[in-house]
Amino acid sequence: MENYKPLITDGVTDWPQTLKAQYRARHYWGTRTLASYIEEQVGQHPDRLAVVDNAIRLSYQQLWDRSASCAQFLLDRSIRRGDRIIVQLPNTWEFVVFTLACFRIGVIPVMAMPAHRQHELSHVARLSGAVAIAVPEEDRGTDLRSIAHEVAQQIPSIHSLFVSGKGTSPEGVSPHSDTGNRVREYRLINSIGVQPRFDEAAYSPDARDVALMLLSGGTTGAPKLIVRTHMDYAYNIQKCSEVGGFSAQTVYMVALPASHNFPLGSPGYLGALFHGGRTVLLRSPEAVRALTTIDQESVTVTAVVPAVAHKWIEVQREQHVMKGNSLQVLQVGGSRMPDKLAPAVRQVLGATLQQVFGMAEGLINMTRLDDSEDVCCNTQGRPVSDGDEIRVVDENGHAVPDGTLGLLITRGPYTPCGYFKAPEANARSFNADGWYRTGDIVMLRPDGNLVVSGRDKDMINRGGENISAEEVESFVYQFSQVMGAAAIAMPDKLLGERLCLYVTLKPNTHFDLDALKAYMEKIGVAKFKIPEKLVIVEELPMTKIGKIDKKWLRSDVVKRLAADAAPAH
Ligand code: AMP
Ligand code: DBH
Repeated sequence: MENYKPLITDGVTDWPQTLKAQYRARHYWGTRTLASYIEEQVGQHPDRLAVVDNAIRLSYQQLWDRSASCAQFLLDRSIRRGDRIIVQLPNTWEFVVFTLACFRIGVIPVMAMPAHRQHELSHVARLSGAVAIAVPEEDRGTDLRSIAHEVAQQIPSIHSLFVSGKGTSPEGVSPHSDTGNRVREYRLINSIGVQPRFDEAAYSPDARDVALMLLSGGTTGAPKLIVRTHMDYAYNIQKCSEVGGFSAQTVYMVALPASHNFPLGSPGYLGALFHGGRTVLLRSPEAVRALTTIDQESVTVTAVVPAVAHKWIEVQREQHVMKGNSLQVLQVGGSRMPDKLAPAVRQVLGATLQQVFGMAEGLINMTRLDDSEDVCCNTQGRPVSDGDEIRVVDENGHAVPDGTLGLLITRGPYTPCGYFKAPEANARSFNADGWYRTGDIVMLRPDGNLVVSGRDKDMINRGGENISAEEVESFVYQFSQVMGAAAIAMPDKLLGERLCLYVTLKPNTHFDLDALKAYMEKIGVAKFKIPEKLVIVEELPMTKIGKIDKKWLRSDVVKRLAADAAPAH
């Protein structure tokens, strides 16, 4: 143990010594790698179905063999323990096989999103020092392979591209003149035929090694990288699995991008595979397809963002697509579930709602499956581990009384103490005792559950009056004609900021500010919280994972105000 040398030290912030000693003593951190949990299941029931991707169905043994082939394929191309590979694969069996291959030889997948483009990818590739990129030929009409070549051209550390899908280009050559001879392109499918054996013992990583890098999806600024070790991520998955009730009977459908922390490890498809369950991969969360797949594959649990839950509920209510009753649990997280929508998860989809308030930075809160209707529908749950410490504080870091709003800070055995190579962000977001400032405004209820009220940056400061965007949105959601709502700040000469509201409406319905004002006045809400501008749009812009993109809206309203102010000709 004393001789252990970390794979990467530069740019990684370790937990403080005292915390490390505590976490070890309490056995939060084990000695096993991520792959070892799946290996155990392979040993117990090699022929059981593990991965379903449309017509492709892989047993545990096939998954294990294919990932071994893939690992050898990477080794043959000089990829070694500690190397970083940007993974931008869609939700396919290749995603599961490729990342498992990486875990088995200590290669570190950097979990990019299918929606990322050159700007984000170059940034992430440079920051991580990646040696390769794994991409599909194309994704929903976008030529991701060409984008990857352009990124490779800019980032000299990249020497290989691994392309999924059938394609026809020959092995080992770069068909792109852009990247000339430096960058070699390989077909992932060609890795599958090689010997499903490699010298596991020689290449297997240490549980303390970095297992993967997650992206923080913050809507402001460039994505940040979060370094997760085998031991902390395995613990993360195990605790979430316990609270999610995952077992050998679990059939988990990946509907969100598999590289996101929620469907990946909270407990995600890895949670299902750790327990001998099955994972079903969907390319997108489109409602009819998703509801049909739940029936066809007897899916028991899946994870979505509230906007997707909303859509599924609408479609199921109107078209009754899903006929069976396999779906036991719908996990909803990523942004705030409107309280009003929550009961429909049981009423319309017949599933238990499990709210998940998590972050790639670590801390995960969940409602428990046997919580009361009130807790399940009106809170975002509580931490999954007794090692998670949470505090709700004011701007000066002093604790606020329970039941009042404050900023959530946290530390714990699966919450790293800094972003990768980001000293400035770290100075803002972490302190020396290992506490992470989540930026979330929450209330801690006396029963220990958290209610998320917004983000600290998601406040509108109207002449000194602070307004929580999420609070205003909750009033707007009381109107049944409203599909989506986003309250944002618009600049104002007099007050600094005023409140602007973007909404999407159900077809052929009407909504205006007078109706909202009348309602807010009737229930006695402070006047300054009443929006002063309403923009009705066809669709709200979404971030890569499906959260409303408020940054975009804030710049949109500035343009609209300028247009309003321009003299008419
Ligand atoms: P990220 O840091 O990109 O992983 O995003 C995590 C952030 O998403 C959290 O800090 C919250 O702001 C938000 N979030 C995640 N789950 C929920 C939830 N269930 N309710 C409200 N906000 C959430
Ligand atoms: O939004 C998130 O980042 C998130 C949501 C739910 C997350 O990281 C998670 C669960 O693990």
